[in-house]
Amino acid sequence: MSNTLKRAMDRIAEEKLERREILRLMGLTTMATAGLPGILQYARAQDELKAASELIAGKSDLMIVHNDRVGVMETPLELLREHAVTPKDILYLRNNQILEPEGRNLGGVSLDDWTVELSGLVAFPRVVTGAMLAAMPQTEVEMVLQCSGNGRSFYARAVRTRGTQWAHGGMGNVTFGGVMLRDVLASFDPPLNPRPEVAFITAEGADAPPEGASRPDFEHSVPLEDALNRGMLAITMNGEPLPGAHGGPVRLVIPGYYGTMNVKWVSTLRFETEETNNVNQIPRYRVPKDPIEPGTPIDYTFDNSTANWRQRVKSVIFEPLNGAELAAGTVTVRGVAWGGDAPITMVQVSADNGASWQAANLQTPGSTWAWHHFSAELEVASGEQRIWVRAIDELGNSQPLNGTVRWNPSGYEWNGADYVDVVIG
Ligand SMILES: Nc1nc2c(c(=O)[nH]1)N[C@H]1C(S)=C(S)[C@@H](COP(=O)(O)O)O[C@H]1N2
Ligand SMILES: [Mo]
Repeated sequence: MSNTLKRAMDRIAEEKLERREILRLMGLTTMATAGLPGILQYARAQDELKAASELIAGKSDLMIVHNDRVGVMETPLELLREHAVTPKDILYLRNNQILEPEGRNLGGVSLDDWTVELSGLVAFPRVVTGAMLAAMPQTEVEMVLQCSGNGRSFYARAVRTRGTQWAHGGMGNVTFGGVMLRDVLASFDPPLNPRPEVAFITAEGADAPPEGASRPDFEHSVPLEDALNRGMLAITMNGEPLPGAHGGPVRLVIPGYYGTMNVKWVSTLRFETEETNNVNQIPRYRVPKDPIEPGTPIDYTFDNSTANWRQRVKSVIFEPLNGAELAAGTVTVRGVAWGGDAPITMVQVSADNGASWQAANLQTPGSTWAWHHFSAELEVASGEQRIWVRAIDELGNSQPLNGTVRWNPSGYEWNGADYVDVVIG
């Protein structure tokens, strides 16, 4: 077996290579792999699943399909790194429930018949229609949309966790456009003022549980303050009508928050004093407040855990790719970093497992929540080497070298320092 293939297989075990890349590396056709037991489990698994474009019309078939019933797909890193703003045909997708037909394609969905009800602890409920939203002043925000399960597969370095084994590609950098939530509230006459005791906004999606599932609708609660400071009702993505598959016609978007809090097909916003006890708020989509030993179960309460709200500081190496064989000398390391609380102020790279760190060049984007691109020229010794990266935000939040310190039973909020293994010639 060639070294390249061996490394590719190691990577399949950890990260999942895109099927075609594996086949290309092997120099084999799908036919030829049939007689190779044990090899290419992943490639075969992909062959048994529906292709991305069959699930969602317009999605690229280079996507890694994780689940072809509700629709869960990941962007291969090789594709993700090609675009400063992630195009809709390769943006990751994560559905928990089923929505027909809006959730099945990348086209826009008519705003005319869509309504969002605003209710709960308010003087009286109001309704905002899609058409009203389209007529209000619009704001755009470039931001990272990231599943809180992104990077979950890396927790297997300690104990494998349940759920989709995302590598790096459960995220993208997109531009949402729409109306700031505070402007929606102010647009009513009289303005909608939540009662003083309101602490959360609970958003409900119009999607229904898969047939036979006993789950309720998809709901999440977010803190009122952030929702009013940065939240919006989005009706566009990347300058086009919001694709049905990504929550069109109307999606709640809270920049800096994990993907799951960005409720697609939003139908109701409730102003409440407590977080909802919907299964998607508790016990799903939560992490323990205090570290727990990998492998330990925990019964979540609102007190001992936090919802997947603000994204943890994170960075991903785009170049070199894991397994690359490089000429001796300096190595160009580049990638992206982002956080959920504050802008990234520093990115550091290391070629000696963290004994010393070198500051990378960092580009500051116009938006706090967008990808911050970094690059560095790093001196790397010959042989098999590991190149590390970590980011630090303005508040001093950073990334643990050993990301498994944040181990939790559902594998959420991975933010361990990223690394790639390379061979320097
Ligand atoms: N209504 C609704 N909103 C939802 C979901 C869902 O299943 N239903 N999934 C959430 C999760 S877990 C993620 S990661 C993001 C995925 O967004 P995307 O499919 O546009 O990439 O949507 C979130 N919003
Ligand atoms: Mo997610």
